[in-house]
Amino acid sequence: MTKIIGQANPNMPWQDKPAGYTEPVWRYSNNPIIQRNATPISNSVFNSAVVPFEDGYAGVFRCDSKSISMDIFAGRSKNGIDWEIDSTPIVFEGDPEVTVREYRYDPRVCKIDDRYYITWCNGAHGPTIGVAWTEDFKTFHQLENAFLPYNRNGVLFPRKINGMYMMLSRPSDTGHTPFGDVFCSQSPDLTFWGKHRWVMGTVPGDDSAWQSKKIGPGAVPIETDEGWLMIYHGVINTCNGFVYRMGVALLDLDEPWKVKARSRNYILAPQELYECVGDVPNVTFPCAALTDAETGRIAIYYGCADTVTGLAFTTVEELMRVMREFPL
Ligand code: BMA
Repeated sequence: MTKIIGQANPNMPWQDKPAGYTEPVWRYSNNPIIQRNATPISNSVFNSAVVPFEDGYAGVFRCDSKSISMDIFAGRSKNGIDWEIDSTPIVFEGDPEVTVREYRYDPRVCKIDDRYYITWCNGAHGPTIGVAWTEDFKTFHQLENAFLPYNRNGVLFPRKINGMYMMLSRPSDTGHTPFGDVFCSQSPDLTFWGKHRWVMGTVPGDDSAWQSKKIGPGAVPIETDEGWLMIYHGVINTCNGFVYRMGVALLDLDEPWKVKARSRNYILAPQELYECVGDVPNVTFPCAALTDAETGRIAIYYGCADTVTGLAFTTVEELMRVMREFPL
């Protein structure tokens, strides 16, 4: 039995796998949990991240406005399902040369020690990775951008590894990048990043074609006694555009740029109407996962068709099984 290393979270959102269902990840029966008009200003709320906070949950949400400006907003919830999202975007404190806003999207939230770190795709002469921290989800302190442009999908590990902070990311280009592998970078202080190691890439041919165009880290890696579980997105280019599916890999605990296992099959794909139809069709885009170390339960938060937010469930055993049964 693979064990999650972390906190118990017995009250996290959960539904048992429906009887007779054979897939490794199953959807919440009342999906989507956040509708596109969840705030008065929003055109869409998707690709968002949540964490346990105080006696409930807090999160950072991507809301595109009705002028289609992309920004990130704080939100709170008692149960992880019903969310109250602020109607004004997060205002960051920090060096005005860094806090200048071009656009912000696809946030991740990672608790390290007593701080909640936010990473997001930050417009700064092209997309790069913004970094900030908060203790209360009210005041947010922005640090230096982690990398030179162009980069997307910065995802921190939830603790230092061998004395270093570590971040996964996906170097990219200025547009809808037609390539992309996952890298792991290290920092002693969350300001200076280096030792950029390649983690894994796209899969050529038809071995695992759903991840043949680009891949990118999704949820904060989940620590287990066998390695870090990385839930990520993989993209194929079709005659009708990109399709975003979800996959899983297992990274070495001490050297997380080393891949110990990876699934050839996707674990979730756009199949429900709200995943297939929206502002950008056929997108399931994971950005967060809640876990319960006691039971091995995992709740994945994912953007659906760049329009609404969905919730899906799995367990550490299901993810280990899919990598064992369908190895790449
Ligand atoms: C990526 C990002 C994501 C988005 C995806 C599909 O490049 O912009 O925010 O979900 O495209 O449109």
